[in-house]
Amino acid sequence: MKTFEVNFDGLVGPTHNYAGLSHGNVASMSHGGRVSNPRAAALQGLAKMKFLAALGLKQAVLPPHERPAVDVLRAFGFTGRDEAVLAAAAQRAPKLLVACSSASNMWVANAATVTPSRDAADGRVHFTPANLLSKLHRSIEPPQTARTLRAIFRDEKHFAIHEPVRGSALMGDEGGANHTRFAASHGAPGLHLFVHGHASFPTAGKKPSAPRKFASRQSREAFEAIARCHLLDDKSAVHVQQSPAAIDAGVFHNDVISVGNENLFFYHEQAFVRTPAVVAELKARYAALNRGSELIALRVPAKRVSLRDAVTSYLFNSQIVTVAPGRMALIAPSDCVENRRVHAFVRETIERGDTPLQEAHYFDLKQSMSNGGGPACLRLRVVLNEAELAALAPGVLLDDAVHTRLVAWVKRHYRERLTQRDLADPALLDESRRALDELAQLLGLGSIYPFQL
Ligand code: SUG
Repeated sequence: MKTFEVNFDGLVGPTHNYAGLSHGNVASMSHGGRVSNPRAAALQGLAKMKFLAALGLKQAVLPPHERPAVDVLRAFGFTGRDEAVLAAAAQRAPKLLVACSSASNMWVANAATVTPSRDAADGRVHFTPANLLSKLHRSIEPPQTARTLRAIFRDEKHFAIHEPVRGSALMGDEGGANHTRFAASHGAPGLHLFVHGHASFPTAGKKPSAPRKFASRQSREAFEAIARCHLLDDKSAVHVQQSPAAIDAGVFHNDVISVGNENLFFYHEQAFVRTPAVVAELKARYAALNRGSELIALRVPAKRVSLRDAVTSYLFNSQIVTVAPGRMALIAPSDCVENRRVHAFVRETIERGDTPLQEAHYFDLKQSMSNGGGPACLRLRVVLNEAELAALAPGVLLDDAVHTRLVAWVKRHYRERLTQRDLADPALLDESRRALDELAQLLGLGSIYPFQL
């Protein structure tokens, strides 16, 4: 049976705006208060999806969440009709309204951790929606993520959807953005790299190495719990710590500093605590699981690309996809072309031709990038075999016709200009709901939103 990697991209929601909500994410911090263009943001994302589908890859869509999240504002004590809830929140708790209006759910690399059936003892694909406990505006995402995943992956014979990891921010989990699976091919046994920033239970008497400037978002224990729930064999999971210095430089998720695909690991030499030992362990564990195949480690030295270059260009937030056996493409943000050092490194790597990375394509994702979301943030990777692919809700798969319909849908419903002041506008809530209602039908998902239930 054939196996595919399906990239589920988050569709940018109608309230996409710049609110400076993510301390530790330098793009979000520096663009707070700017005017956004939700229509351009959604179209930029759709152009990337169309390109990947045209490469012959399986591409799918995850719909945005309802924002402003009126149900969450009600839970915070605002009452009355929806317009009254918005007006009272705008007046009495404006920051809460802004947090409840973020379109941050577009970065679906943080929606869940997903592991394929090939690696689970029960032969099912496992999903754990990320709890996203480190940021208020993101912590409200899991209930809708779970509803959406249940609508798409309905068949319990093939799919298991778990509860998010419980606990406080000490048990924070940010999903696929900190998880990479290596395998000789997507259908071969996988080695799972889980990257955390902190331990929930530091060893007594031992001072943990921790960032000083920004907080870590991912706990080791959360990932250990996920690996257990997903029925992964201990031999196929490696847990490693992100470098605190990298977190302090703005690497708030591991996908800002390393990325893997099949047997290729593309990483910055300052990504982890003791990076050489991490790479040696990955190579050894990979070789034990995938006999006859070698993990190719493509190291990026700091003297070629500094941590700062990595964070501003988002080089490692590229997607790496397999376009033919042994041939991979880098799907990178256009910001990588604007940085001379980064662009030269990619060009030389491809010209050298000694790794599977043989082509690079650059995309203008500036609207999302200005909030710290590059190509890889916008997609959730789901490895499915043919039977599993046949079992998912088919309307979410993107082809030319679906792409054309989605572009027309965006143009019908999205504004070209949004500021924080607009978030209290009841017309924006109406427009968003109308758009989402139509989208849920367009994707064949039925009723998935609180306002539809
Ligand atoms: O969680 N930005 C997101 C970006 C997530 C990127 N995802 C990955 N690296 N996988 C975050 O920090 C900014 C929202 C604002 O400031 O308006 C924001 O939530």
